[in-house]
Amino acid sequence: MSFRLLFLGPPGAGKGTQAQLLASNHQLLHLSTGDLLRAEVKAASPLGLEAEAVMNRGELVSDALVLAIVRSRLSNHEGGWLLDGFPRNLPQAEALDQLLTELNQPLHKVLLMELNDDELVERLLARGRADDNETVIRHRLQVYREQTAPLIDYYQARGQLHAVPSTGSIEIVGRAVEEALKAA
Ligand code: B4P
Repeated sequence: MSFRLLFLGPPGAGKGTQAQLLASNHQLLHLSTGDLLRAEVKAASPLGLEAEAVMNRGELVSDALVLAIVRSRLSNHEGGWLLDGFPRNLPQAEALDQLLTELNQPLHKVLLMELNDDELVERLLARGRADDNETVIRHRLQVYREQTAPLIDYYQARGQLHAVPSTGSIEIVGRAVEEALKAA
């Protein structure tokens, strides 16, 4: 089965970590908008220069920019895929719906990873990326609650949402992700 999936959840919940494992176990294209943006920043491309300051403030990069990235990758791909970090707000979710209708690639499932704020902050501080200091992390959590969390209801209303218990080791959470995939 070639899955078409997306991971939803706050920064630090382990979306990127589990997405890598899942994509490799099921031969899926792993599309992380965060990783793709960081690659642009590293390459100092015009897109990267525009994104860098926004990311370091913990805010969301413009919808148009992120959408262009996702469209170009999905349009040229045959087979399953896994979106990680996208969509991040309602306009992105609606644009994704349109794109998937256009490509005739319906989404199968949304995997929701959630964790309490203290554990999220602890994990991100331990990682220590450029946008992983406590002030910026708290702001990213606020942006998540305001802009991304409404997508939980959006996908739940369609019966596509599967919550994954996200505490415990990477292996334990990995098993929970696989269970959620098997669920009807
Ligand atoms: P992202 O790159 O998406 O990063 P994230 O939300 O911070 O991380 P994630 O949840 O994937 O956590 P991870 O597995 O790495 O976003 C960064 C920025 O990019 C955004 O703030 C925004 O500016 C921009 N951006 C991205 N997408 C966008 C979009 N669609 N629209 C607009 N802007 C966008 O795990 C975190 C840490 O926890 C790691 O160190 C990991 O090793 C550890 N960990 C994972 N699982 C664990 C476990 N079970 N136990 C202990 N530690 C664990």
